[in-house]
Amino acid sequence: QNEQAYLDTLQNILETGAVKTDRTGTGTHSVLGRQMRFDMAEGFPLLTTKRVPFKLIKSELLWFLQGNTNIKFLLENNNHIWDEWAFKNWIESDGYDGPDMTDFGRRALVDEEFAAAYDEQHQIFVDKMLSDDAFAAEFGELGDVYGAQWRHWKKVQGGFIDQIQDVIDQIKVHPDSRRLIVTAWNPEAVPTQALPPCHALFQFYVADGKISLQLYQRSADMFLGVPFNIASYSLLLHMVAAQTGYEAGEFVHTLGDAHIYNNHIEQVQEQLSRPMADLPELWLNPEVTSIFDYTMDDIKIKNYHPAKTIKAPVAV
Ligand code: DHF
Ligand code: TMP
Repeated sequence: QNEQAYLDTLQNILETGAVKTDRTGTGTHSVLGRQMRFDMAEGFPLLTTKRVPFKLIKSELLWFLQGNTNIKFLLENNNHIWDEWAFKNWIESDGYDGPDMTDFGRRALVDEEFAAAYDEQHQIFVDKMLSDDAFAAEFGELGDVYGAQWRHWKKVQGGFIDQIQDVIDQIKVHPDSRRLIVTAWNPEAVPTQALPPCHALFQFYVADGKISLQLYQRSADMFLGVPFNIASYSLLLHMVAAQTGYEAGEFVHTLGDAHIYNNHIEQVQEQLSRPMADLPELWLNPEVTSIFDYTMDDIKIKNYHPAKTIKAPVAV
């Protein structure tokens, strides 16, 4: 089954990865250039060797597709995967007068007292985000992230490009095109981005009545980010397939710097020791007639029977 491609890549990185330092100071085992293929005919690739929270993947993808770059929508959906990056905006601003939170990601891991203080400030942040619109507009905004690049890419001469609408139109008119590309990587924006896009560029491909998608991911946190990325792009592929009238073919996941963080090694070993279960199925509401109209209830996973959650800290 498809999940094996992911497990094999994990195993290979543990065995052959170079010991490599990184921006976050955590340290990794890392390799360059790997590829995993997921055939949608075999089931929806939501990993079964640990529970992957599909609700979070759904709300994140809907958020991208809305062109939304403010985490308020995520918080309203109980999704906290982008909190740290908005929180950073707040604590580095003049508007923040709580205890020093510099380098909170690392300190929270090693200092229990600090971790408690961080949890408290994080909760204050979330409460303010949800109750104070002006606060949310100022500090919930992540700027040039996926939603912005996908839906309103800024043109040099003014105006915007909606890459998602354009690529869907192109698939309908020129399914044999080799230019069916959406890019999030914008060299002009990179110097000011807190987190330059990890999933940098993707391409659609139509043949034999099926549509496939390949993603180039420049940097891949194999344990935490990648299971989300696999499910997210597979979901996007199914949505685009539904909206263009093709069957969903393969998701091809191409990785640049593929790494396992040093504080994820035990978790990876635990996961590798587990047997796989059958992959679940995806249901999309067939009544939805635009890629931009899907809501949380229009997307469902069926027959998902994963092994239990494995927790791991995210490197900020
Ligand atoms: N930074 C790093 N170092 N790795 C990432 O994977 C990453 N991903 C980002 C932003 N920055 C990142 C966006 N995506 C989680 C998953 C994906 C994600 C961010 C965080 C995560 O923590 N997943 C947990 C569960 C989270 C929860 O239940 O709230 C997991 O166990 O999968
Ligand atoms: P970097 O910008 O220094 O490469 O750090 C980004 C980290 O986040 C890196 O570990 C990769 C990880 N990441 C994913 O794996 N998938 C994602 O979707 C995102 C946003 C980040």
